[in-house]
This record gives sequence, structure tokens and C-alpha cells, in this order.
Amino acid sequence: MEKNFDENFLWGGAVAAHQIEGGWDQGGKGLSIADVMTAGGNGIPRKITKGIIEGENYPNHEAIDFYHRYKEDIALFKELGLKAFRTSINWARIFPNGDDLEPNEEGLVFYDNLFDELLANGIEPIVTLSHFEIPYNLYQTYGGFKNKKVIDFFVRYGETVMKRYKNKVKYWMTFNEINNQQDGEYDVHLWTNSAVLFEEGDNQEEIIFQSGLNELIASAKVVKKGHEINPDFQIGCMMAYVPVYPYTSNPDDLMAANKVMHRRFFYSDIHVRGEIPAYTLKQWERKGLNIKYTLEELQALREGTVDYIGFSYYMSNAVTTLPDVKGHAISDYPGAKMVNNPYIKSSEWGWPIDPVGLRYTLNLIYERYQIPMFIVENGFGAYDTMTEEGKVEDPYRVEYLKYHMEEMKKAVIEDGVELMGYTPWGIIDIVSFGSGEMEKRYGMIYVDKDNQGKGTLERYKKESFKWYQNIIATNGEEL
Ligand code: P53
Repeated sequence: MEKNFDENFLWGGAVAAHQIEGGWDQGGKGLSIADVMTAGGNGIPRKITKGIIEGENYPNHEAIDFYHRYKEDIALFKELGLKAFRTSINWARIFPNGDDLEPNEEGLVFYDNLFDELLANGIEPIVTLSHFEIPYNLYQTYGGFKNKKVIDFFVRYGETVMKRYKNKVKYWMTFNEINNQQDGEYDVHLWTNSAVLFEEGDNQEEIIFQSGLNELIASAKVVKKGHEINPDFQIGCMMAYVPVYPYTSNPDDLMAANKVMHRRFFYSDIHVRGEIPAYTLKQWERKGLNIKYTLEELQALREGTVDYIGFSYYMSNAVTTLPDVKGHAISDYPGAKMVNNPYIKSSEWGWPIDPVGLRYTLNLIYERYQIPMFIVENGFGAYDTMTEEGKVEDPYRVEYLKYHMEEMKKAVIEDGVELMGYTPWGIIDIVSFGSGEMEKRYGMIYVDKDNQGKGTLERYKKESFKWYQNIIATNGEEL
């Protein structure tokens, strides 16, 4: 029996362009949707401004200046032993307005240099095409992905970069966490995935489904073209799999959990199987949602199914229909509400910590689809303190990662799921997506910068760096 991970297992680290690069107005880059998001805080939402407003704090404008420091950072990744590095291409660097007819050569050159540097250091680039970096103009002029024209702009962008980097990048993903816009409590997710803001009188559910379906069509078209450009490409989707558990063994709780999971499965069912699932068609019919698609688009969905499922895993949730438990009401099932799971603790940002949920998710997904998976995000956002000697002790991060990796290992060794690799989130400290803070840190490399944007931007290895270095060197044996 296999006792360890396959020798080709991709141990890595993950980030996204807008959270790491900075250089927001350099190299011919256009404004992206992340560039108009202000800094929020722990529990304080970020604002989306109309264009850039003087005096506001936009943390992604500089981020950690990876745009200028990537060589130095890649040297650290090499020292850490990374076999893979997941980042995104900032769409607005390549097509500054989104609807340009020709790409911006300076933007293309930046990623040529970045991928060359990774490959020269023996690190495989894993590339997301759209990680919350949609050109702002596609919102301003077209209203974002609710407009079918944006499908063609995405296809032009995808085809351009896949052709350009066909000998440098093998692993791709289309849309980051495509499903999180379905978790309607946060408008920001619709903004970042689709560049859509609601207007008065909008049927919000209809818009969420229409934008999502348009992205799925755009994704499928790019998957098909990608396979033509280079048949060796591995092109995946990217899902946020937050599993939802029944709070009790009451059958209604189980059914409610099943219904909430459809919010996620709608996306991966189409990505993997190429068909709109029956439960969704019924939902559209029941609610009178007018979702537009053509026969040609349905055919495109079938022809562009993905090779693997990339996903993020941070937490689990619970749902109940019991009247006497406090929670937050949702419409997925009669009487359903999301509630705290009494068996698990949460982080300082209120994110439930559930390592076993990762093993459960790997099994759930593999049983549903039987295609390879790739954990492309997992990690622990926490406040760190640096001592005067420049040391950061972060046993809480090691603990979180260790417990999750142990469960991942059980899923691979004991349960036999097919897993391509593991790239923990924010391998180096970056701007938090949700809060816009620098001080919600995930990294094993500390970056000297605070929430106000002050600091030297210097990099320091944390204690977790040494720990992960050993995990990679032993291929997970010393977990
Ligand atoms: P931050 C919610 C739930 C799961 C994943 O998030 C999420 C979110 C968004 O808040 O997003 C992913 O930085 C996303 C990354 C993001 C990371 O999780 O809010 O793909 O861009 O940084 C962590 O702590």
C-alpha cells in the first residue's frame, strides 16, 4: 500500500496578482475592479468607489510590490522548496480596458519574465485567468458579466495568454472561486467575480445566475481553445468548497444542507459535466427567473469540460431548520438558517476551523466527479508579531496547516482520492481580499507593512517557513 504522496505531488504556495503585485498604474496596466476597493478592517467591510477617489486608502495599489520584487521573492520560494507557485494574470495588465483589440505588450512581457524566473528556479507556475482583476471598464461600459459581450472579451484574453505562454505554463484555472458570488450576503463577491453592482429594481437572483452562467460559458470556450493550443494543458475550474453540514440528524436538516450545497454544485456540475443540473433548471422555472442561453452556448458547455477541480478550503458551515437555534435565515429550504457549529472553534476573524472537513470535502467531490483535484488554497489568517531580532513565531499557523495536511494525507493514502497538489494560501503575507488588511497574515514569509500601508516592505522568514520546508523536503512523510 502507498504510504506517502506521489513523487510528482505539487507542494506549493498560492497568491493572486491583485493581492501581491502592486504596480497598479505601471507597465500600461488599466484599472481593475480590485483597484477601486478601499481598505476595510476586521469586521469592517471594504468600500467599492466610483473610480479612484483622492484621500481613500486602496491597499491593492501597492500591495507588497511583487511587481518589482518578484526575483527576490522567488529566491525565497526556492529556498522554501516550492515545486509550484499559483498566481493569477492580472487581466487589466493584458487588456487595460478589457475590450481592446490588441493586448498590451508590456503586460505580456512582465508575465514572460515572471514565468521564466519561476521555471529557472524549478517552480511550476499554476495560473488563474481571472482572480478578481476584471478591467474596470468592463463594468463601466458593459455592466460586467451579466452582459454576454463580456464572454467574448474573456475568450480573447484567455486565448491571448494561453498562446503566449503555451510553452511556459501547463496548469491553468479559469475563474477563481466562481461560486462564492452565490453566497448572497456579500455583494463584494458579485463585484469581484462578475464586475456587477446591483441597481434599483434588479432581480438579484436572476443577475447572479445570469452572470455565473455567462462565466461558465466563457470558461468552457477557453478550455476548448486551450486544449487546441496545447493538448498537454491541464485546465481546471476553481471552487470555494465550504461544506455545509446538517446541524442535527433531523432529516429536514440533512435536506437543508443538501439544498445549500447546490449553491456550489451548480458551478462545478457545469464545469465538470457540461450540463445545467436539473435542480437549477427547476429552481429557475419555479422562481420565474429568465436566464438567457442559446443552443450554441449549451454545446460550448459540453465541449469545454475541465480536466481537474481546483478548490479552496478554509472552513465548514452548518445549517438547521430547528426553530430554537439562533442563526441567520436563508431561503434555500423552508425554515433553514446558517448556525454556528458547536464542535469547532473559529479564528479571530470568525472563520470556523475544521480540518476533518477537508478530508470530507475531498471525498465528497471525488465521489461526485471522479476527476483529479488540486487544493489551491488553504491557510490561516492571523495577527503575527515580529520580535526586535526580526523573528516571527507562529505555532498557530503550523498547527492549522499540520492538522489540515494530515487530513489531506488520509484522504489520499486511506481513501484513495486523486490529488495533484497542495498550495497553501498567501505563502508570503499579502493584502487580505475580504478585509483589505495587511495584518490578516497567511504567510510563511513576513512582509513589513501594516494596515495603514506603513513599513519597509522587507521580507522575513517566519518559524512556519522552516516547518513547511521540512514537509516538502520529506514529501509529507514528517507530517
Ligand atoms: P481573506 C471567503 C470564503 C472563502 C474564501 O480570504 C474566500 C473568501 C473571501 O473572503 O476567498 C479566498 O483574504 C480568495 C482569496 C482570499 C482568500 O480566500 O479575506 O480566493 O483571494 O484572499 C482568503 O482572508
